Amino acid sequence: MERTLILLKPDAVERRLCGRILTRIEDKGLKLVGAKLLKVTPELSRQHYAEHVSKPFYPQLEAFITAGPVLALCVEGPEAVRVMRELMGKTNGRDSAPGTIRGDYGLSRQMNLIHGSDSVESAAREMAIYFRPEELIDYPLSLGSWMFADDEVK
Ligand code: D4T
Repeated sequence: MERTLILLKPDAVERRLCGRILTRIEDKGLKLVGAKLLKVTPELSRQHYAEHVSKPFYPQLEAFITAGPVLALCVEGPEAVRVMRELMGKTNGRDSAPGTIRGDYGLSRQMNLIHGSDSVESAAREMAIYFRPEELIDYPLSLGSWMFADDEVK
C-alpha cells in the first residue's frame, strides 16, 4: 500500500475546482488520510521544489504557488503514486489527455491545478514537509474489502 502527497494548487482553489478534483480521487477508490488548507510560503516552496530552485522558471513558479491557499492531501491506495500521476495527466494541460484532471480543466503548464509526488521516495519527503505524522489518520474503510482483493496489494 502506498501514500502520496497531493496539492490542489492556488488555481484549483481560486477556480473552485477542489470539490470536483476530490471527487475524482475518491471515485477512483483512493483513501483520504490527510487534508489541510494552507498558504505555501517562499521557504516552503523552496523546500518543496528543491530540484527546480535554480531553474529559470522557478521565480514565476514560486510567485504562483504562494499566491493563494493550497489544499494539501495525503491519499492512500495500491500504487497510489502512479495511479495519481495518471489521474492528473501530463504536466502541461495542453498535452494532457481528455479524462485526466489537467486534461479536462486546464491549458497551462504552470497553472496545472494539481501536484502529485513522482515517486515513493518523493512522496515520503513531501508528506514530511506538509504533515506531521499524527496528522495522517490510519482508519479502515468499511467498504475497503470491496475495492480490491488482498493479494493485489504488496
Ligand atoms: P508538479 O511537480 O507540480 O506535480 O508538476 P510535474 O511533476 O508534473 O512537473 P515538474 O516537476 O516538471 O514541474 C514542477 C512545476 O513547475 C511548473 N513548470 C514546469 C513551469 O512553470 N515551467 C516549466 O518550464 C516547467 C518544466 C509546472 C509544474
